[in-house]
Amino acid sequence: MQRILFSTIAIGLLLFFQRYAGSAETPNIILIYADDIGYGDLSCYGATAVKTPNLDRLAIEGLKHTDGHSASATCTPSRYALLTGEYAWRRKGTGVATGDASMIIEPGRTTLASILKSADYHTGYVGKWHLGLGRPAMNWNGPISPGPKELGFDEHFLIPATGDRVPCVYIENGKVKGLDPSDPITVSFGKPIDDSPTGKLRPDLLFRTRPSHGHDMTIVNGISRIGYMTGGKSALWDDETMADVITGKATDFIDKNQKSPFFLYFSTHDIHVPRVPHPRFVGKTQMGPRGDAIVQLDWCVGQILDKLDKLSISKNTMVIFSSDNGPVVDDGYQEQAVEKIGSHKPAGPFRGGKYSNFEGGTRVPLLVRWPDRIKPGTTSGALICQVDFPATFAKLTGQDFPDHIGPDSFDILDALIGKSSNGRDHLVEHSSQTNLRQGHWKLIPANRGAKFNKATGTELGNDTTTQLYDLAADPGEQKDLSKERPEQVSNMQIRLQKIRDSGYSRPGFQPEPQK
Ligand code: NG6
Ligand code: CA
Repeated sequence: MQRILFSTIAIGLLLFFQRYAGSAETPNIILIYADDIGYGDLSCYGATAVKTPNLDRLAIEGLKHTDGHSASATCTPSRYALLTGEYAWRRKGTGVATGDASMIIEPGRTTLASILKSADYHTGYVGKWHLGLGRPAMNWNGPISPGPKELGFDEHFLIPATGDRVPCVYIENGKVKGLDPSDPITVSFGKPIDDSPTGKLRPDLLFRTRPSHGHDMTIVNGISRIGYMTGGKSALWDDETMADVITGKATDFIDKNQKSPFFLYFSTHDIHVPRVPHPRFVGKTQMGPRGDAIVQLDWCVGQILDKLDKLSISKNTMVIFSSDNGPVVDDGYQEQAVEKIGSHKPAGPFRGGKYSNFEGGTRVPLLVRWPDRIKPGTTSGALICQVDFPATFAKLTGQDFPDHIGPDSFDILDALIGKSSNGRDHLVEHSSQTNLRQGHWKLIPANRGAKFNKATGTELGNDTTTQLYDLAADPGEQKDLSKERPEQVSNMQIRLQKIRDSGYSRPGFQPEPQK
């Protein structure tokens, strides 16, 4: 009897471990998250005016997605959704954050990073953050908390907001790097702090680049920025070496953690404004700083791939490359980006770009390389969004994804790694409003917004009548079919309203009972 019981338990355990071993995997994961890179900005997506051999390597050795999306057409909401698995438009205060915003994600919330941490990953964040830091009235001169640590990152090295916003300092594990306590930092996004020169009053001091819109407050390294800052002289970053500095931090992290499964979120500053590539990249394209910043970004990616090769860990490392929103040409500095664009199409075949309701707002490059599992040189047209990463990586690593988290995060693991061509059946695309993708149909609800973004010239896709496009036949959203297909319009309107009203879109999601 005892023997039978013993062998039943043994067989049970064996089956359990077999199942577990078959379903959960823990490759190293590197997410390279570029800023403002458009679908058409890489040579593997059709660009010819700039060459991106290292990014192309990801496509040649891995999988190129053609219907991958950021969760929003600007940075902060995309980043919020990627970490939490919740569409940002469901929450107030998730728009483009100022440089002194408090952290917009509640400390302790389950995130992509905390999920991987619970799967025994060592987790690190390097680069642009832009999700706010600390609590209201934060003192930049003491410990900075809450921050990435409270969201599941073991280590961090940050550009706190964006390159065009103060404070222009790096933050390493909760402290401004290189700060001299006798020269404390003050930051204001309201009134000027003192009578230090600003870009507005002293344009003669702007020796690197001049603003075309806004960006005319505190001057740092000959560039005026958004917001006011005084002090912290010894801690100020240097724009020209920013890519080198953060890439060095990223490769050091890989070196240090090569033996344990690690998750590295490497969020580049490129190609956001101000575009100040290192002198060794200047003139590498005919497109001026915007093109040269793409070459610099490609170099950064090459450094990561070379490091993996040197450590012989490329095969078991999943490298994902994507962007936080679509492209913008002139985003507020006189960088000759418009004058020198030539025939280059930053959004590829799509209409609009950053800030837009059209596909160019969120349809971004999405490359995934994982030599152990992904067939090289493949392409997928599955509909995928970065908001899916929390559920997807929970599935990959065998972690629980409770019903009350990630209300909009779908497990699309099979589509992400090319095992299936089926991604989502629908997606809410977000810019200044919510639009609905349902298969190849795209609905842009009527609104009274401007046709063009005044500062950037981007076509925003706003119209006082509802628009409907068939992206399979018309990827460039030229032919509005709303009048011909009123039923399709009303079905999609109803669905979008339901997704908005219910507070979730993931099947099985259950809000946590109120305590
Ligand atoms: C806009 C800025 C733009 C950029 C953007 C945020 C002006 C005129 N424009 O308000 O330069 O900083 O915000 O970009 O100030 S994002 O990629 O971080 O969302
Ligand atoms: Ca961005």
